[in-house]
Amino acid sequence: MKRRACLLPALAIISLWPTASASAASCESIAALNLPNAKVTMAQVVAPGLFTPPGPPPTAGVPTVFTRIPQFCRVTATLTPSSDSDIKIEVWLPASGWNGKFQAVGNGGWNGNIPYAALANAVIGGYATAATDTGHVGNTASFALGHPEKLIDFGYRAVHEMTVKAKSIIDAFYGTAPTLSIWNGCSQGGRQGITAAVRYPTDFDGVVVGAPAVNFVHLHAGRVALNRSVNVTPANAIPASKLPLINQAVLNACDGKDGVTDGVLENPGACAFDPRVLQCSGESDNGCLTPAQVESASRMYAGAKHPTTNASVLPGLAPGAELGWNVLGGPQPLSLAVDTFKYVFMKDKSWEPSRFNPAIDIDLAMGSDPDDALGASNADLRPFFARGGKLLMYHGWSDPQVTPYNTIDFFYKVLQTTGGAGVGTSIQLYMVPGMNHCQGGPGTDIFDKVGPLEEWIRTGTAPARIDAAHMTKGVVDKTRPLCPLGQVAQWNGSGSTNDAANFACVASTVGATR
Ligand SMILES: [Ca+2]
Repeated sequence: MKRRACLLPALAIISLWPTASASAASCESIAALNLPNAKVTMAQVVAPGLFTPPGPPPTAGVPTVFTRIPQFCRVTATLTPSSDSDIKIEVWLPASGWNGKFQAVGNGGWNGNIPYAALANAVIGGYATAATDTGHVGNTASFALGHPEKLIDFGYRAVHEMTVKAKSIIDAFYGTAPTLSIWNGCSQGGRQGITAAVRYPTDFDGVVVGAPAVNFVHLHAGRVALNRSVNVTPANAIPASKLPLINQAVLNACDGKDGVTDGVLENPGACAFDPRVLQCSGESDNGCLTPAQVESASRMYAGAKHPTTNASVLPGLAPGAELGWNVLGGPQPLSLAVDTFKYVFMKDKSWEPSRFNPAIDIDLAMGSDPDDALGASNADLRPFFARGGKLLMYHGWSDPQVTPYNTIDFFYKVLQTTGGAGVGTSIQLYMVPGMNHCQGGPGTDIFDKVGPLEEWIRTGTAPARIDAAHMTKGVVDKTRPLCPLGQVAQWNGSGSTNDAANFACVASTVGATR
Protein backbone atom coordinates (compact mmCIF):
# COMPACT_ATOMS: atom_id res chain seq x y z
CA MET A 1 0.00 0.00 0.00
CA LYS A 2 2.90 2.25 0.69
CA ARG A 3 3.79 2.06 -2.97
CA ARG A 4 0.38 3.20 -4.14
CA ALA A 5 0.24 5.95 -1.53
CA CYS A 6 3.16 7.66 -3.19
CA LEU A 7 1.55 7.44 -6.61
CA LEU A 8 -1.84 8.94 -6.01
CA PRO A 9 -3.24 11.11 -3.28
CA ALA A 10 -5.44 9.03 -1.00
CA LEU A 11 -8.60 10.88 -1.97
CA ALA A 12 -7.95 10.29 -5.64
CA ILE A 13 -7.67 6.57 -5.03
CA ILE A 14 -11.00 6.46 -3.28
CA SER A 15 -12.75 8.41 -5.99
CA LEU A 16 -11.23 6.41 -8.82
CA TRP A 17 -11.38 2.92 -7.43
CA PRO A 18 -14.90 1.52 -7.76
CA THR A 19 -15.71 1.57 -11.44
CA ALA A 20 -17.42 -1.09 -13.48
CA SER A 21 -14.59 -1.24 -15.98
CA ALA A 22 -11.61 -3.58 -15.82
CA SER A 23 -9.42 -0.78 -14.55
CA ALA A 24 -9.26 0.79 -11.12
CA ALA A 25 -8.65 4.28 -12.48
CA SER A 26 -9.71 6.09 -15.62
CA CYS A 27 -7.14 6.38 -18.36
CA GLU A 28 -7.27 10.18 -18.26
CA SER A 29 -6.55 10.21 -14.53
CA ILE A 30 -3.12 8.69 -15.17
CA ALA A 31 -2.07 12.09 -16.52
CA ALA A 32 -2.17 13.37 -12.92
CA LEU A 33 0.16 10.68 -11.60
CA ASN A 34 3.08 12.10 -9.71
CA LEU A 35 6.15 10.03 -10.59
CA PRO A 36 9.67 10.96 -9.48
CA ASN A 37 11.86 12.48 -12.21
CA ALA A 38 9.10 11.97 -14.74
CA LYS A 39 6.19 13.77 -16.33
CA VAL A 40 3.20 12.05 -17.83
CA THR A 41 2.59 13.94 -21.06
CA MET A 42 -0.53 12.16 -22.28
CA ALA A 43 -3.04 9.57 -21.12
CA GLN A 44 -5.90 8.86 -23.46
CA VAL A 45 -8.09 6.03 -24.63
CA VAL A 46 -7.47 4.82 -28.18
CA ALA A 47 -10.42 3.16 -29.88
CA PRO A 48 -9.99 -0.31 -31.40
CA GLY A 49 -7.88 -0.32 -34.56
CA LEU A 50 -7.52 3.44 -34.67
CA PHE A 51 -3.92 3.85 -33.55
CA THR A 52 -1.64 5.41 -36.14
CA PRO A 53 2.09 5.69 -35.44
CA PRO A 54 3.32 9.29 -35.25
CA GLY A 55 5.32 10.75 -38.13
CA PRO A 56 4.99 10.39 -41.87
CA PRO A 57 3.31 7.21 -43.12
CA PRO A 58 5.85 4.46 -43.88
CA THR A 59 6.54 4.01 -47.57
CA ALA A 60 5.38 0.41 -47.39
CA GLY A 61 2.11 1.48 -45.78
CA VAL A 62 0.97 1.30 -42.18
CA PRO A 63 1.46 -2.25 -40.88
CA THR A 64 -1.83 -4.10 -40.53
CA VAL A 65 -1.00 -5.04 -36.94
CA PHE A 66 -2.30 -1.62 -35.88
CA THR A 67 -5.76 -2.38 -37.22
CA ARG A 68 -6.01 -5.32 -34.81
CA ILE A 69 -5.27 -3.44 -31.59
CA PRO A 70 -8.13 -3.56 -29.10
CA GLN A 71 -9.16 -0.49 -27.12
CA PHE A 72 -6.33 0.58 -24.86
CA CYS A 73 -5.13 3.37 -22.62
CA ARG A 74 -2.11 5.07 -24.17
CA VAL A 75 0.21 6.77 -21.71
CA THR A 76 3.26 8.76 -22.77
CA ALA A 77 5.82 10.19 -20.39
CA THR A 78 9.19 11.89 -20.36
CA LEU A 79 11.74 10.63 -17.85
CA THR A 80 14.63 12.70 -16.54
CA PRO A 81 16.81 10.61 -14.23
CA SER A 82 19.68 13.03 -14.99
CA SER A 83 19.63 16.72 -15.86
CA ASP A 84 20.65 15.83 -19.44
CA SER A 85 18.10 13.03 -19.81
CA ASP A 86 15.14 13.22 -22.17
CA ILE A 87 13.74 9.69 -22.19
CA LYS A 88 10.42 9.15 -23.92
CA ILE A 89 8.36 6.16 -22.93
CA GLU A 90 4.97 4.79 -23.87
CA VAL A 91 2.89 2.50 -21.68
CA TRP A 92 -0.07 0.77 -23.33
CA LEU A 93 -2.77 -0.73 -21.14
CA PRO A 94 -5.55 -2.95 -22.50
CA ALA A 95 -8.89 -1.40 -21.57
CA SER A 96 -10.34 -4.83 -20.94
CA GLY A 97 -9.11 -8.39 -20.95
CA TRP A 98 -5.76 -7.58 -19.34
CA ASN A 99 -3.98 -10.88 -18.69
CA GLY A 100 -2.44 -9.47 -15.53
CA LYS A 101 1.08 -9.43 -16.98
CA PHE A 102 3.61 -6.83 -18.08
CA GLN A 103 5.65 -7.30 -21.25
CA ALA A 104 8.29 -4.69 -21.99
CA VAL A 105 9.55 -4.62 -25.58
CA GLY A 106 12.98 -3.70 -26.88
CA ASN A 107 14.56 -1.70 -29.65
CA GLY A 108 16.91 -2.23 -32.57
CA GLY A 109 20.12 -0.56 -33.73
CA TRP A 110 20.95 2.72 -32.04
CA ASN A 111 17.25 3.03 -31.15
CA GLY A 112 15.93 6.57 -30.99
CA ASN A 113 12.34 5.61 -31.64
CA ILE A 114 9.45 3.83 -30.00
CA PRO A 115 8.86 0.33 -31.47
CA TYR A 116 5.12 0.73 -32.01
CA ALA A 117 4.54 -2.58 -33.80
CA ALA A 118 6.03 -4.46 -30.84
CA LEU A 119 3.78 -2.53 -28.45
CA ALA A 120 0.82 -3.39 -30.65
CA ASN A 121 1.62 -7.09 -30.64
CA ALA A 122 1.92 -7.14 -26.86
CA VAL A 123 -1.42 -5.37 -26.32
CA ILE A 124 -3.09 -7.68 -28.82
CA GLY A 125 -1.77 -10.53 -26.66
CA GLY A 126 -3.47 -9.05 -23.61
CA TYR A 127 -0.36 -7.63 -21.97
CA ALA A 128 0.24 -4.25 -20.45
CA THR A 129 3.33 -3.15 -22.30
CA ALA A 130 5.96 -0.43 -22.46
CA ALA A 131 8.75 0.80 -24.70
CA THR A 132 11.23 3.64 -24.76
CA ASP A 133 13.21 5.62 -27.34
CA THR A 134 16.19 5.12 -24.94
CA GLY A 135 16.63 8.85 -24.52
CA HIS A 136 17.37 10.28 -27.94
CA VAL A 137 15.77 10.68 -31.36
CA GLY A 138 16.87 8.81 -34.46
CA ASN A 139 18.76 5.61 -35.22
CA THR A 140 22.20 7.16 -34.84
CA ALA A 141 24.79 7.55 -32.10
CA SER A 142 25.35 11.25 -32.85
CA PHE A 143 23.53 12.17 -29.63
CA ALA A 144 26.36 10.67 -27.61
CA LEU A 145 28.99 13.28 -28.43
CA GLY A 146 29.37 15.47 -25.33
CA HIS A 147 26.42 13.77 -23.60
CA PRO A 148 27.75 11.01 -21.35
CA GLU A 149 24.50 10.90 -19.35
CA LYS A 150 22.51 10.23 -22.52
CA LEU A 151 24.89 7.40 -23.34
CA ILE A 152 24.16 5.90 -19.93
CA ASP A 153 20.44 6.27 -20.66
CA PHE A 154 20.95 4.33 -23.88
CA GLY A 155 23.21 1.80 -22.19
CA TYR A 156 20.91 0.72 -19.36
CA ARG A 157 19.13 3.51 -17.52
CA ALA A 158 16.26 4.23 -19.93
CA VAL A 159 14.99 0.65 -19.87
CA HIS A 160 15.24 0.43 -16.09
CA GLU A 161 13.50 3.76 -15.50
CA MET A 162 10.85 2.83 -18.04
CA THR A 163 10.25 -0.46 -16.24
CA VAL A 164 9.91 1.13 -12.82
CA LYS A 165 7.55 3.81 -14.14
CA ALA A 166 5.52 1.38 -16.21
CA LYS A 167 4.94 -0.82 -13.18
CA SER A 168 3.73 2.22 -11.22
CA ILE A 169 1.38 3.19 -14.04
CA ILE A 170 0.05 -0.37 -14.31
CA ASP A 171 -0.54 -0.43 -10.57
CA ALA A 172 -2.37 2.90 -10.68
CA PHE A 173 -4.53 1.97 -13.66
CA TYR A 174 -5.53 -1.57 -12.68
CA GLY A 175 -5.15 -1.23 -8.91
CA THR A 176 -2.76 -4.12 -8.78
CA ALA A 177 0.82 -4.91 -9.72
CA PRO A 178 1.47 -7.26 -12.64
CA THR A 179 1.65 -10.93 -11.70
CA LEU A 180 4.55 -11.44 -14.09
CA SER A 181 7.03 -9.09 -15.76
CA ILE A 182 8.64 -10.15 -19.03
CA TRP A 183 11.23 -8.57 -21.32
CA ASN A 184 11.04 -9.31 -25.04
CA GLY A 185 13.66 -7.93 -27.41
CA CYS A 186 15.95 -8.80 -30.30
CA SER A 187 19.27 -7.37 -31.49
CA GLN A 188 19.81 -4.17 -29.48
CA GLY A 189 16.70 -5.30 -27.61
CA GLY A 190 18.55 -8.50 -26.77
CA ARG A 191 21.40 -6.53 -25.27
CA GLN A 192 18.90 -4.43 -23.35
CA GLY A 193 17.29 -7.53 -21.86
CA ILE A 194 20.56 -9.06 -20.72
CA THR A 195 21.74 -5.74 -19.32
CA ALA A 196 18.49 -5.41 -17.38
CA ALA A 197 18.85 -8.90 -15.94
CA VAL A 198 22.48 -8.28 -14.92
CA ARG A 199 22.06 -4.79 -13.48
CA TYR A 200 18.49 -4.92 -12.15
CA PRO A 201 17.76 -8.58 -11.39
CA THR A 202 14.33 -7.89 -9.92
CA ASP A 203 12.98 -5.84 -12.84
CA PHE A 204 11.89 -8.90 -14.84
CA ASP A 205 10.86 -12.45 -13.95
CA GLY A 206 11.81 -13.68 -17.39
CA VAL A 207 13.77 -12.27 -20.28
CA VAL A 208 13.46 -13.21 -23.96
CA VAL A 209 16.58 -12.25 -25.82
CA GLY A 210 17.17 -12.68 -29.56
CA ALA A 211 20.47 -12.12 -31.37
CA PRO A 212 21.71 -9.90 -28.54
CA ALA A 213 24.24 -7.18 -29.32
CA VAL A 214 26.15 -8.14 -26.18
CA ASN A 215 29.87 -7.62 -25.97
CA PHE A 216 28.93 -4.36 -27.65
CA VAL A 217 32.41 -2.83 -27.83
CA HIS A 218 33.97 -5.96 -29.31
CA LEU A 219 30.99 -6.29 -31.64
CA HIS A 220 31.48 -2.86 -33.19
CA ALA A 221 35.28 -2.87 -33.13
CA GLY A 222 35.17 -6.30 -34.74
CA ARG A 223 32.66 -5.29 -37.38
CA VAL A 224 34.88 -2.46 -38.62
CA ALA A 225 38.05 -4.54 -38.32
CA LEU A 226 36.50 -7.41 -40.29
CA ASN A 227 35.16 -5.07 -42.95
CA ARG A 228 38.52 -3.40 -43.45
CA SER A 229 40.32 -6.75 -43.57
CA VAL A 230 38.16 -8.06 -46.40
CA ASN A 231 38.61 -4.78 -48.30
CA VAL A 232 42.30 -4.45 -47.58
CA THR A 233 42.92 -4.19 -51.35
CA PRO A 234 40.35 -3.77 -54.14
CA ALA A 235 41.21 -7.31 -55.23
CA ASN A 236 40.17 -8.69 -51.85
CA ALA A 237 36.60 -7.41 -52.13
CA ILE A 238 34.16 -10.20 -52.95
CA PRO A 239 31.60 -8.99 -55.51
CA ALA A 240 28.00 -9.44 -54.34
CA SER A 241 27.41 -11.42 -57.53
CA LYS A 242 29.67 -14.18 -56.20
CA LEU A 243 27.91 -14.65 -52.86
CA PRO A 244 25.35 -17.16 -54.25
CA LEU A 245 28.27 -19.18 -55.63
CA ILE A 246 29.83 -19.48 -52.17
CA ASN A 247 26.49 -20.20 -50.50
CA GLN A 248 25.72 -22.95 -52.99
CA ALA A 249 29.12 -24.52 -52.43
CA VAL A 250 28.45 -24.55 -48.68
CA LEU A 251 25.06 -26.18 -49.23
CA ASN A 252 26.58 -28.72 -51.58
CA ALA A 253 29.12 -29.63 -48.92
CA CYS A 254 26.94 -29.63 -45.82
CA ASP A 255 23.17 -29.33 -46.40
CA GLY A 256 22.50 -33.06 -46.55
CA LYS A 257 24.73 -33.88 -43.57
CA ASP A 258 21.78 -33.27 -41.24
CA GLY A 259 19.69 -35.88 -43.08
CA VAL A 260 17.47 -33.46 -45.02
CA THR A 261 18.54 -31.62 -48.16
CA ASP A 262 16.40 -28.52 -47.76
CA GLY A 263 18.72 -25.55 -48.22
CA VAL A 264 19.24 -25.19 -44.46
CA LEU A 265 22.15 -26.33 -42.29
CA GLU A 266 20.74 -27.65 -39.01
CA ASN A 267 24.21 -27.58 -37.47
CA PRO A 268 26.53 -25.10 -39.23
CA GLY A 269 29.12 -25.65 -36.53
CA ALA A 270 29.68 -29.11 -37.97
CA CYS A 271 30.24 -27.77 -41.50
CA ALA A 272 33.96 -27.60 -42.17
CA PHE A 273 33.77 -25.66 -45.42
CA ASP A 274 37.01 -24.40 -46.91
CA PRO A 275 36.53 -21.67 -49.56
CA ARG A 276 39.71 -22.79 -51.29
CA VAL A 277 37.58 -25.40 -53.08
CA LEU A 278 36.25 -22.46 -55.11
CA GLN A 279 39.65 -21.05 -56.09
CA CYS A 280 40.02 -20.35 -59.80
CA SER A 281 42.35 -22.64 -61.69
CA GLY A 282 42.63 -20.74 -64.97
CA GLU A 283 42.74 -17.12 -66.12
CA SER A 284 39.01 -16.53 -65.93
CA ASP A 285 37.46 -15.70 -62.56
CA ASN A 286 33.91 -16.55 -63.60
CA GLY A 287 32.24 -19.07 -61.31
CA CYS A 288 35.24 -19.18 -58.98
CA LEU A 289 37.13 -17.05 -56.45
CA THR A 290 40.48 -15.43 -57.00
CA PRO A 291 43.14 -16.16 -54.34
CA ALA A 292 42.52 -12.72 -52.77
CA GLN A 293 38.78 -13.40 -52.64
CA VAL A 294 39.39 -16.82 -51.08
CA GLU A 295 41.44 -15.05 -48.42
CA SER A 296 38.55 -12.69 -47.68
CA ALA A 297 36.00 -15.51 -47.61
CA SER A 298 38.14 -17.31 -45.04
CA ARG A 299 38.19 -14.14 -42.96
CA MET A 300 34.39 -13.89 -43.02
CA TYR A 301 34.32 -17.27 -41.28
CA ALA A 302 37.32 -16.64 -39.03
CA GLY A 303 36.20 -13.19 -37.83
CA ALA A 304 38.26 -10.22 -36.73
CA LYS A 305 41.61 -10.72 -35.04
CA HIS A 306 43.81 -8.25 -33.22
CA PRO A 307 46.74 -7.61 -35.58
CA THR A 308 49.33 -7.68 -32.80
CA THR A 309 48.11 -10.36 -30.42
CA ASN A 310 46.04 -12.35 -32.93
CA ALA A 311 43.36 -12.55 -30.22
CA SER A 312 39.80 -12.80 -31.45
CA VAL A 313 38.02 -9.45 -31.46
CA LEU A 314 34.83 -10.84 -32.94
CA PRO A 315 34.00 -14.35 -34.13
CA GLY A 316 33.17 -14.78 -37.80
CA LEU A 317 29.88 -15.74 -39.39
CA ALA A 318 28.60 -19.30 -39.56
CA PRO A 319 28.48 -21.28 -42.82
CA GLY A 320 25.13 -20.67 -44.50
CA ALA A 321 25.04 -16.89 -44.01
CA GLU A 322 26.95 -16.08 -47.23
CA LEU A 323 24.01 -14.43 -49.00
CA GLY A 324 24.15 -11.71 -46.33
CA TRP A 325 27.90 -11.12 -46.37
CA ASN A 326 27.45 -7.65 -47.86
CA VAL A 327 26.07 -6.52 -44.46
CA LEU A 328 29.47 -6.78 -42.77
CA GLY A 329 31.76 -7.45 -45.72
CA GLY A 330 30.46 -4.94 -48.26
CA PRO A 331 32.41 -1.89 -49.46
CA GLN A 332 31.83 -0.01 -46.19
CA PRO A 333 31.32 -1.16 -42.59
CA LEU A 334 27.82 -1.34 -41.15
CA SER A 335 26.67 2.23 -40.48
CA LEU A 336 25.79 1.35 -36.87
CA ALA A 337 29.42 0.40 -36.31
CA VAL A 338 30.74 3.50 -38.07
CA ASP A 339 28.50 5.59 -35.80
CA THR A 340 29.92 3.84 -32.77
CA PHE A 341 33.45 4.68 -33.84
CA LYS A 342 32.61 8.31 -34.62
CA TYR A 343 30.60 9.21 -31.57
CA VAL A 344 31.62 6.75 -28.87
CA PHE A 345 35.09 5.34 -29.50
CA MET A 346 36.86 8.20 -31.32
CA LYS A 347 34.58 11.07 -30.27
CA ASP A 348 35.24 12.65 -33.67
CA LYS A 349 32.29 13.15 -35.99
CA SER A 350 34.62 13.51 -38.99
CA TRP A 351 36.08 10.03 -38.46
CA GLU A 352 35.93 7.82 -41.53
CA PRO A 353 36.50 4.05 -41.84
CA SER A 354 39.43 4.75 -44.16
CA ARG A 355 41.25 6.04 -41.06
CA PHE A 356 40.84 2.76 -39.20
CA ASN A 357 44.16 1.48 -37.90
CA PRO A 358 43.61 -1.93 -36.32
CA ALA A 359 46.90 -1.88 -34.40
CA ILE A 360 45.75 1.22 -32.46
CA ASP A 361 42.02 1.65 -32.82
CA ILE A 362 40.88 -1.75 -31.54
CA ASP A 363 42.63 -1.12 -28.22
CA LEU A 364 41.26 2.42 -28.14
CA ALA A 365 37.74 1.05 -28.59
CA MET A 366 38.28 -1.53 -25.84
CA GLY A 367 39.24 1.21 -23.42
CA SER A 368 36.27 3.45 -24.21
CA ASP A 369 33.69 1.81 -21.95
CA PRO A 370 35.39 1.21 -18.59
CA ASP A 371 32.12 0.96 -16.66
CA ASP A 372 30.56 -1.49 -19.13
CA ALA A 373 27.73 1.01 -19.58
CA LEU A 374 27.29 -0.11 -23.18
CA GLY A 375 29.30 -3.27 -23.32
CA ALA A 376 26.97 -5.80 -21.78
CA SER A 377 30.08 -7.90 -21.36
CA ASN A 378 29.26 -8.67 -17.72
CA ALA A 379 27.78 -12.16 -17.80
CA ASP A 380 27.21 -12.58 -14.06
CA LEU A 381 23.54 -13.43 -13.95
CA ARG A 382 23.73 -15.23 -10.60
CA PRO A 383 21.58 -12.65 -8.75
CA PHE A 384 18.94 -12.87 -11.51
CA PHE A 385 18.96 -16.66 -11.45
CA ALA A 386 18.96 -16.76 -7.64
CA ARG A 387 15.64 -14.91 -7.50
CA GLY A 388 14.15 -17.31 -10.05
CA GLY A 389 14.76 -15.29 -13.20
CA LYS A 390 14.73 -17.16 -16.53
CA LEU A 391 16.74 -16.19 -19.61
CA LEU A 392 15.47 -17.55 -22.94
CA MET A 393 17.94 -16.80 -25.71
CA TYR A 394 17.65 -17.44 -29.44
CA HIS A 395 19.85 -16.68 -32.40
CA GLY A 396 19.63 -17.34 -36.13
CA TRP A 397 22.49 -19.46 -37.42
CA SER A 398 22.43 -17.47 -40.69
CA ASP A 399 22.55 -14.07 -38.96
CA PRO A 400 24.88 -11.96 -41.13
CA GLN A 401 24.87 -8.93 -38.81
CA VAL A 402 25.40 -10.24 -35.26
CA THR A 403 27.39 -13.42 -35.48
CA PRO A 404 25.69 -16.32 -33.67
CA TYR A 405 29.02 -17.20 -32.09
CA ASN A 406 28.86 -13.93 -30.14
CA THR A 407 25.78 -15.30 -28.40
CA ILE A 408 27.18 -18.80 -28.00
CA ASP A 409 30.31 -17.32 -26.41
CA PHE A 410 28.15 -15.24 -24.06
CA PHE A 411 26.11 -18.31 -23.13
CA TYR A 412 29.26 -20.15 -22.07
CA LYS A 413 30.52 -17.04 -20.31
CA VAL A 414 27.36 -17.04 -18.20
CA LEU A 415 27.94 -20.69 -17.37
CA GLN A 416 31.48 -19.87 -16.26
CA THR A 417 29.99 -17.68 -13.53
CA THR A 418 27.62 -20.44 -12.39
CA GLY A 419 30.07 -23.31 -12.60
CA GLY A 420 28.01 -24.75 -15.43
CA ALA A 421 24.78 -24.82 -13.43
CA GLY A 422 21.43 -23.49 -14.59
CA VAL A 423 21.16 -24.83 -18.14
CA GLY A 424 17.54 -25.75 -18.71
CA THR A 425 16.43 -24.26 -15.42
CA SER A 426 17.69 -20.66 -15.47
CA ILE A 427 19.14 -20.21 -18.97
CA GLN A 428 18.67 -21.83 -22.35
CA LEU A 429 19.80 -20.94 -25.86
CA TYR A 430 17.82 -22.05 -28.89
CA MET A 431 19.65 -21.80 -32.20
CA VAL A 432 17.49 -21.15 -35.26
CA PRO A 433 18.89 -22.90 -38.35
CA GLY A 434 18.69 -20.79 -41.50
CA MET A 435 17.31 -17.68 -39.79
CA ASN A 436 18.83 -14.27 -40.51
CA HIS A 437 19.05 -11.39 -38.04
CA CYS A 438 16.02 -11.82 -35.74
CA GLN A 439 13.88 -12.97 -38.64
CA GLY A 440 13.90 -13.92 -42.32
CA GLY A 441 15.94 -16.42 -44.28
CA PRO A 442 15.20 -19.96 -45.47
CA GLY A 443 14.85 -21.30 -41.91
CA THR A 444 11.85 -21.49 -39.61
CA ASP A 445 11.80 -17.95 -38.23
CA ILE A 446 8.25 -17.73 -36.84
CA PHE A 447 7.79 -18.99 -33.30
CA ASP A 448 6.32 -17.98 -29.98
CA LYS A 449 8.93 -16.79 -27.51
CA VAL A 450 6.99 -15.34 -24.59
CA GLY A 451 4.58 -18.30 -24.32
CA PRO A 452 7.38 -20.87 -23.90
CA LEU A 453 9.11 -18.56 -21.41
CA GLU A 454 5.95 -18.29 -19.31
CA GLU A 455 5.53 -22.07 -19.40
CA TRP A 456 9.14 -22.37 -18.26
CA ILE A 457 8.49 -19.96 -15.37
CA ARG A 458 5.40 -21.98 -14.43
CA THR A 459 7.05 -25.40 -14.54
CA GLY A 460 10.65 -24.53 -13.70
CA THR A 461 11.94 -26.35 -16.75
CA ALA A 462 12.96 -24.81 -20.06
CA PRO A 463 11.21 -26.12 -23.17
CA ALA A 464 12.81 -29.28 -24.55
CA ARG A 465 12.06 -27.83 -28.01
CA ILE A 466 10.23 -24.88 -29.53
CA ASP A 467 8.43 -25.66 -32.75
CA ALA A 468 8.85 -22.96 -35.37
CA ALA A 469 7.38 -22.28 -38.79
CA HIS A 470 8.50 -20.91 -42.14
CA MET A 471 5.93 -19.04 -44.16
CA THR A 472 5.81 -18.17 -47.82
CA LYS A 473 3.33 -15.47 -48.81
CA GLY A 474 1.49 -15.89 -45.53
CA VAL A 475 1.19 -19.67 -45.75
CA VAL A 476 3.10 -22.07 -43.49
CA ASP A 477 5.10 -24.39 -45.70
CA LYS A 478 7.45 -25.92 -43.15
CA THR A 479 7.69 -26.50 -39.41
CA ARG A 480 10.74 -27.69 -37.50
CA PRO A 481 11.74 -27.89 -33.84
CA LEU A 482 14.27 -25.42 -32.50
CA CYS A 483 16.59 -27.27 -30.13
CA PRO A 484 18.68 -26.17 -27.17
CA LEU A 485 22.33 -25.51 -27.98
CA GLY A 486 24.13 -28.83 -28.18
CA GLN A 487 21.16 -30.57 -29.77
CA VAL A 488 20.13 -30.71 -33.41
CA ALA A 489 16.76 -31.43 -35.01
CA GLN A 490 16.93 -34.87 -36.61
CA TRP A 491 14.36 -36.34 -38.99
CA ASN A 492 12.83 -39.58 -37.69
CA GLY A 493 13.18 -41.14 -41.13
CA SER A 494 9.53 -41.23 -42.12
CA GLY A 495 6.82 -38.70 -42.80
CA SER A 496 7.13 -35.24 -44.24
CA THR A 497 10.40 -33.42 -43.66
CA ASN A 498 8.35 -30.23 -43.56
CA ASP A 499 6.51 -31.33 -40.41
CA ALA A 500 8.10 -30.73 -37.00
CA ALA A 501 6.25 -33.79 -35.65
CA ASN A 502 8.66 -36.00 -37.60
CA PHE A 503 11.76 -34.52 -35.95
CA ALA A 504 13.45 -35.02 -32.59
CA CYS A 505 16.09 -32.93 -30.86
CA VAL A 506 19.14 -35.15 -30.47
CA ALA A 507 22.45 -34.42 -28.79
CA SER A 508 25.27 -33.43 -31.10
CA THR A 509 28.85 -33.49 -29.96
CA VAL A 510 29.97 -31.75 -33.12
CA GLY A 511 29.74 -28.04 -33.61
CA ALA A 512 28.19 -27.05 -30.29
CA THR A 513 31.32 -25.08 -29.48
CA ARG A 514 33.95 -23.59 -31.69
CA1 LIG B 1 19.62 -29.55 -44.34
